[in-house]
Amino acid sequence: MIVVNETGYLPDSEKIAVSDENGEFCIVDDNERKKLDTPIAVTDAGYDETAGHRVYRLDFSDLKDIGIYHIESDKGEASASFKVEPGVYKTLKNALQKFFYFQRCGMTLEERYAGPFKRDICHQGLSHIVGSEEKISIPKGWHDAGDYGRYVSAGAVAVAHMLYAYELFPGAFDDNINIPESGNGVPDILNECRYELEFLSSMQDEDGGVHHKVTSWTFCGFVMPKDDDKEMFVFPVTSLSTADFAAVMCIASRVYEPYDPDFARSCMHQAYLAGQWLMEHPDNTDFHDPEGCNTGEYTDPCDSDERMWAYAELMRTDYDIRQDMDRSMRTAGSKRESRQEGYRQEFVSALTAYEDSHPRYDGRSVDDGFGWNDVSSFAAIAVIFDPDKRSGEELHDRMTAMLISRADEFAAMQEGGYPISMKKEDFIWGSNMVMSNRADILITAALVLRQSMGADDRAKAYEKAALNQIHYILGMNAMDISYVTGFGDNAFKDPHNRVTISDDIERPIPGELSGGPCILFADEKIKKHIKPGTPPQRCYLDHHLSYSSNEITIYWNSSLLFATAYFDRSTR
Ligand code: G3I
Ligand code: 9MR
Ligand code: ZN
Repeated sequence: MIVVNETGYLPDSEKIAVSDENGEFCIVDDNERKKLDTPIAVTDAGYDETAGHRVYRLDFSDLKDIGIYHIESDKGEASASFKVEPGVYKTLKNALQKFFYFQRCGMTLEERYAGPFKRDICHQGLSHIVGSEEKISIPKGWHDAGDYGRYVSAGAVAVAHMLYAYELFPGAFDDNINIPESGNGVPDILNECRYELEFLSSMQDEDGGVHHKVTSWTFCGFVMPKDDDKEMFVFPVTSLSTADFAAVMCIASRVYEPYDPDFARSCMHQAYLAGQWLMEHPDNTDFHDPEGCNTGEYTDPCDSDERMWAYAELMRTDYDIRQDMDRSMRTAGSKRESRQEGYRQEFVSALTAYEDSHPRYDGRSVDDGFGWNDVSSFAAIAVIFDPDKRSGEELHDRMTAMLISRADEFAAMQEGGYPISMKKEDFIWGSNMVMSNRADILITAALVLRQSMGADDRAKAYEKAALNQIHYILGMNAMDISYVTGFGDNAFKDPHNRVTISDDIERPIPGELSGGPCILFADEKIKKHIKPGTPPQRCYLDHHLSYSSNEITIYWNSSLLFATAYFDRSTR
């Protein structure tokens, strides 16, 4: 078996493939149908316990000419094909982004944008607030995943991946990916995120608290969105949702300001109200599904990272100098000498609580802080990239150290076996997001090193490690599978997505990232077909019933979109 990134490689980057046996290898040019004499350096990287086989790394970085190739061995093995070209990740990047359009709730997907995946409008009824008689309208937003629920933390995290990517490397985003808003003078990434932000905005109460989710009481069957007629419920307010909401609304108020100042202002106002609610409710109001309800829980016993992120963003964004803001905000602000200082103090206490409950090097896997469960690296981004350093030097240095030490740990993990920053225990539900989040952290750390520390060699090493994570996802793994639909000779085909299961179209929607191998054995299908003790990389089934290894979801796609956009060199 020879496994490669089936989408391909950038001409100027390191190129690496993996074989499970030693031998002589050569590159074959697919167009010319001829063997090349480009050298391939083979290294025995030892036994990889995540894969269950010995790993030979094949370095073919000397291959720089644009083309389509594959690798062959003297034992008769052949890899999937791959491209080498500067824009090799462009189509992938746009498909990962277009995925969000296909997840839109409450909109007819027209043929001119959706092609064969056109579908009727869905979920238009009112939603019943749990514990009251009231029914309200919760419009728009993206379906979370293979189910049709809409969850605040999940949505906020997906939007954060996308808007931070936009803030950090805006040149990577195209303004015409064929969504209904394309061509309106606003980058499509902002058009797409706005569809979710408007949903999020409707989840906030007048007092600033934000409801956890809107879903049916139990998951619907395998039907198209329009045929899901279960009653929808708005579940209680939680500190987790309110904090994630506050943070993401701050980012939104910055990035939309040049395009739509009124919208930016209303985002800031809602963020402010959420921040006030958080200060008045210092305890974690963790969420658990009520009796009989089985939709996604997104439960989280620790809310200090969420609060840290919220206060970091508020500290950075809620300037008192926004004089034209709503009057109520200024009045409330005068209660403290400076609202900024209030946020700073709250930030410090959340950071301290987070550090106390997350001792490092205690044998657990390292948190990446870039997912729904832990958002501490988002907090780091908010502080580190604040041009005005409103946190002050000391906190700025502390957050920089947190991010860089995470990146160092991830880079160090790539030493033996597959060059991936993953330990055995990291292959949990959504392992491809763990994989991809770590690429995002490495990228962010590379940006910090380059921009403020001038450490170019270290930045390059982090970028190389981040690319290795992407190579794994796109095919360089023990399954010899590409985990993005439509990308690669061996792309997975049978996601747990209610739309795909019920739409009568043979192929899945392209550009969906699978959750990937999962050692938790959390669905009946995987329990039946995979033996306990199977190496983590192989605990995967390309079957729609294996939702713990083969579902798709917004914050997995957005995580990979972040990394892919960074490495797309076609537009810069
Ligand atoms: O945080 C612990 C970690 O400390 C521990 O080492 C590890 C091993 O058990 O578990 C970690 O917790 C896991 C948690 O995800 C955080 O990553 C849980 O075991 C695991 O069961 C949980 O899985 C989540 C799953 O829902 C079940 O709750 C996934 O992350 C989450 O992505 C997934 O989300 C679902 C929604 O509920 C419904 N919509 C679809 C969506 C995607 O499948
Ligand atoms: O489709 C559901 C998926 O989105 C969730 O991630 C998963 C875990 O909560 O549950 C799936 O729904 C299954 C339910 O939990 C049990 N009955 C079968 C449902 C469809 O496979
Ligand atoms: Zn819907």
